[in-house]
Amino acid sequence: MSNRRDFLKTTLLATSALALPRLSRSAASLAGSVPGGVGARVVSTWDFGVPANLAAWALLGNGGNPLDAVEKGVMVPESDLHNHSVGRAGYPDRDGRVTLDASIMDGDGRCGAVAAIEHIAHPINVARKVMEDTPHVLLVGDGALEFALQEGFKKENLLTPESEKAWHEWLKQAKYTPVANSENIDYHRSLKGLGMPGGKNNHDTIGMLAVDANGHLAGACTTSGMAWKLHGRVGDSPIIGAGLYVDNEVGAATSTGVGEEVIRNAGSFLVVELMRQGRSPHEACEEAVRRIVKKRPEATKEMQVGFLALRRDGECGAYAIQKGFTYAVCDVHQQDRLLASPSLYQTTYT
Ligand code: SD4
Repeated sequence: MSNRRDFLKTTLLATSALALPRLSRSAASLAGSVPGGVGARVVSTWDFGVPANLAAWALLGNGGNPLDAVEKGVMVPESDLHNHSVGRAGYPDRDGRVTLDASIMDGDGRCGAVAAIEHIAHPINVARKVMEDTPHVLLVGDGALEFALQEGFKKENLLTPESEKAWHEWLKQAKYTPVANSENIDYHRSLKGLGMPGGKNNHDTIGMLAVDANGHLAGACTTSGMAWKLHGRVGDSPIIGAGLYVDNEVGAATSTGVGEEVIRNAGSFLVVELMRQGRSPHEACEEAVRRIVKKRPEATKEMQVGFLALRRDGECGAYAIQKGFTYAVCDVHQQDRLLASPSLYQTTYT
């Protein structure tokens, strides 16, 4: 979880370095789409996308390639000790183990991913190595860790005292019932104020998309997934086509929220294909959300899923099931823009 104070601190640090204006959550105005045609642009999910975009922009804005930019950008929340949903300090699974998922893709179809990897602080770097140094797309669990160690990554304990304390708190009421998402309900009740995964104060996952001035795209997605998940559970973030999809012919999409629903609908692939058929980024995200809700109308009433899309001309858009999803947009005109996504329901889980 990245709370508001910490977010502002992070943002201020990042923005002061670039002499940018101060930003607050209330600055997020509702916007389903932002027109393109401004050259290079980077977009990412949630408030913590703002400092992440700035790190990506340091490369992209200086003519760097989108793949390097997104990799660099998502490393910011991966390192943030106050962010309990991505990378180091991510909340553990039911067994107290921190397992991380990440994927990276460029517009030519090159991609790599790791799922349920432990002890590696920057899974996005390992995902890129899978893409570049192996004939494979996805490595999981112990195999992914073994590969990372062979590649020279350092084995670390990612469970911070704060995350361990939160886990012990959850354990007091933990019900070990393998029903999808039952842990969310326990989580909500036992840790009042932190909220449902995907809610305002418990937004997991950074998904980042970038395009350069020539329409070349890349994307990255990284997360600790759902707090208190069953050990071995993998969400949408490392699944190419679910949590991330990029195609230079059309555009790119990424998702956040309850990954099971996104996987069921091949969410990010769907968004890109809808754009290929002529829908705008915003319209494509909305249609993908509506498909998810149509398939499981009752269950999705209390779930968050948000999509973010970037077309090759730079136009971007978003849509979510519940109110509260924000996305950050960075280009030559403004680097710290934070926008509120439109949503199907006007409720927010806090
Ligand atoms: C997952 N989609 O593992 C991720 C988690 C997330 O807001 O984004 N939650 O399902």
